[in-house]
Amino acid sequence: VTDLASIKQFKFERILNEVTHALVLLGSFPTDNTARSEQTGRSPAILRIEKTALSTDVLREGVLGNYTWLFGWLSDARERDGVEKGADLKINVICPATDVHIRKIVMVHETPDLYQRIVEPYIESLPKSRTQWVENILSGVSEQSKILYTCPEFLIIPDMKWDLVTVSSLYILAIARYHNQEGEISPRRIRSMRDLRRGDLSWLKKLREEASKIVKDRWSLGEGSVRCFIHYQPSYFPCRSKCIVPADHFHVHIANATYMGLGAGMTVGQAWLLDDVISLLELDSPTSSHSGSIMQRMTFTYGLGEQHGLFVGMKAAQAELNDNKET
Ligand code: M7G
Repeated sequence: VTDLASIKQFKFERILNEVTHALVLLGSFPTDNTARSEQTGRSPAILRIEKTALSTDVLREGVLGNYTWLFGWLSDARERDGVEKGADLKINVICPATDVHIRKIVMVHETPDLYQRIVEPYIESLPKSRTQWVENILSGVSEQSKILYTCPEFLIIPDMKWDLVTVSSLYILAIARYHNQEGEISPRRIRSMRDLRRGDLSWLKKLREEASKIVKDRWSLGEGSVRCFIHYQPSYFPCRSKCIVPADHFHVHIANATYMGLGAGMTVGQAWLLDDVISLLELDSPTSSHSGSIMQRMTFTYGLGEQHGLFVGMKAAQAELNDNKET
């Protein structure tokens, strides 16, 4: 396939991946003399369609609301054969942008001492209303018909960001219940990765197994097709429905491994692979107490946004740590 005319012969089958500025499509081209195509007359093909770099003259002035999206055309000819052409661009506008939109991130090192002095009191000070949506799911008040799997230790449910249809962007969540090691519900809290210990391995492995079973049975996604990760720190950023994400109720994100559209939520410095966490816990001593667990002893490094409730405290503490190192 060497020219644009032959591209038209591409027969679309499915979307393999949707990433920023690009679409990866699976389909086929007609062909008549390859061994593979003998039966079908077509050869499988992958098309990656990318937007080329844009010059700023395509942008025009306009009066805009707070959140707006506009269609744009790269040439003045908006019509072809008397019919309006599909737009070349979709432009998302946030104006006026506030600090929440323009985030500055700093990397901080959360030592066990800083966790105890700064992070733990912060978590405990968060209002319960922030986790109400999780409480509602766990207590049976909302989204019950969507639950994909449930057991005494956790449940699995589609993330509200997922459309439940596009398998290439599959995104589900496993939310832990308060429970003890026998799986009975008890007041044991897992507020974040810091509270995990070796004794949690059995239900973490069960979670991993059930997640693979669900994606296989329901969406025919084979072994290794999902990326399971945990946020540290959990983001606490306001979400679409204006509530704030869980400070408590530990959850694991489960997304199609080929999906790259999760942006910051998947970056180094926020996302930890469940497999790596399991491996770390396996290396921990079987006799370590909760406060001596590997997760309590580690220094976690992560990015904190300027508007995060921990930003001021952690930044000051980092400066103090650095001063102490120098003296
Ligand atoms: P996060 O916002 O990345 O927080 O993840 P974290 O850093 O603490 O992990 C929480 C996830 O929960 C997000 O991907 C949200 O889209 C999803 N989510 C948020 N709310 C309010 C709901 C909800 O009400 N229902 C469901 N099913 N998912 C939600």
